[in-house]
Amino acid sequence: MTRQRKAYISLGSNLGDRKDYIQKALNSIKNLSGTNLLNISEIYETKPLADADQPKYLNAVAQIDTELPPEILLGELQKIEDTLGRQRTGKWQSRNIDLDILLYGDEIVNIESLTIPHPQMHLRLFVLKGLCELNPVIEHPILKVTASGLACRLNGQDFTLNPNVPQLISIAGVIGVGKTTLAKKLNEQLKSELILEPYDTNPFLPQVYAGNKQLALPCQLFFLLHRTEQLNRKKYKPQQVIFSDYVFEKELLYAQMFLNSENLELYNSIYPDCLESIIKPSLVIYLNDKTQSCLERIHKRNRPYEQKIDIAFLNYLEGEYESMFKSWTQCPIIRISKSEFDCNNDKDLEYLINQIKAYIIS
Ligand code: A4P
Ligand code: MG
Repeated sequence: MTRQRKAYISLGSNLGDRKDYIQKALNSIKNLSGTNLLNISEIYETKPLADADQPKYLNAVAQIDTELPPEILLGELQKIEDTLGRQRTGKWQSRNIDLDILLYGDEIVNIESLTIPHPQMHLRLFVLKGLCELNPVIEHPILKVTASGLACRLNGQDFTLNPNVPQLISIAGVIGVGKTTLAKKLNEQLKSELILEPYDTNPFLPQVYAGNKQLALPCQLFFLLHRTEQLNRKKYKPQQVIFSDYVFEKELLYAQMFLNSENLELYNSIYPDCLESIIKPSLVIYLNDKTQSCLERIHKRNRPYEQKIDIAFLNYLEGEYESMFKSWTQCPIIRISKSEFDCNNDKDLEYLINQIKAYIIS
C-alpha cells in the first residue's frame, strides 16, 4: 500500500479574478489521484513581497494528504497552473495562480526542480498565517521550530533575503545578559566580521552613572557618534556577514532615559541622519534572562561604574526593549531565553547557527 503523506500547498494569485483562480485550483487539487483535500485556510489579501510594484495578492494554504511522491505532486500542481493559463514570464512576476509545496510530511527535498520545505516560507507571513490556522504546532523539519514560532519572529511583516546589502546580525538585550559573549562565540563559528561595543572608552560614562546629569548629553552623543562610525555603510560590502553585540536603535532608548527634554530635542535632531548612514540588521537575536541574573553578572564582572546599576533600572530597560521590539519592522527577531540556551554548549550553538543561516545570505 502506498503511504499517505500530509502536505501543505500555498496558493497565490494577483491577476484576474483572483478568488476564482484560487477556488478552481483548490477544486483541481481535490481531484488529484490518491489525494484528499483536508482543510483550507482563510483567503488573505496581502501586499506584494518587497513592496514590488504589483497588484495585491490573494493567498491561502491548503492541507492535503496524498500518495503522490513530491516530484509527481509538483508536476501535477504545475499542470493545474498551466490549465488555469499561468504565464511563466519570470521570477516574482504577477501571476494568475502560483502553487508551491510548503511542506511534505517531515521530508527534506533538495533537488534541482524542488526544494522542500519551501526555502522562503519562514520569511513569509502570508504563508505562515495560513499554515498557523491549519496547524500552528507543525514543525519546520530543518529549523525545528513550529509554524507559530516562525510567525512570531516576523512580527507581522514579510521579509526577503537581500543579496545587495551586508548581512548584519545584531544581538540585543539588557546590560549583563551576555550579548558580547554570544557575539564572540558565533563569530568563531561563522566566517564574519565582529563589531563590539567598547565598554571603557566613553570618558563621560562613569560620572553619568555616578549621577552627574550635566554630562548626560555629551555621554549620549559620544555613544551615538561612535556607533554611527562603527556601522557606517561605506565600510561594508554586500553579503559580508557581520555580528554586532548591540542594536543601534537602543541608543535612542538610553537617550530617552538619561536626557532632559531640551537635550533630547537636540539629540533627536541628529539621530535620523546617523540612522540613515548605517547598515541595517538582517536579523536581530534578542537575548532574554531574569534581570536578577543579569545584575549578578554585572556584579561579577565588576566594572566600577556599573556597580550603581540596580534591579529597577534593569527592569525598566527590559520594558523599553520589549516595547521597541513590539513595533519592530526592520527584520525578523529570534528570541533566545538564557534559561534554555547555553552558548558554551556546542549543540545549543549549532542550533542557533542553523537558525541564523536561514535568515541571511551566507
Ligand atoms: N520549485 C522549487 N521548489 C518548489 C516548491 N517547494 N514548490 C521550483 C513549488 N515549486 C518549487 O516556480 C519556479 C520553479 O521553482 C519551478 O520550476 C519549480 O521546479 P514557478 O512557480 O514557476 O515560479 P515562481 O512562482 O515565480 O517562483 P517561486 O519561487 O514560486 O516564486 P515565489 O518565491 O513563490 O514568489 N507576494 C505576496 N504577497 N504573495 C505571494 O504569493 N508570490 C511571489 C512569488 C512573489 N510575491 C508575493 C507572492
Ligand atoms: Mg511557484
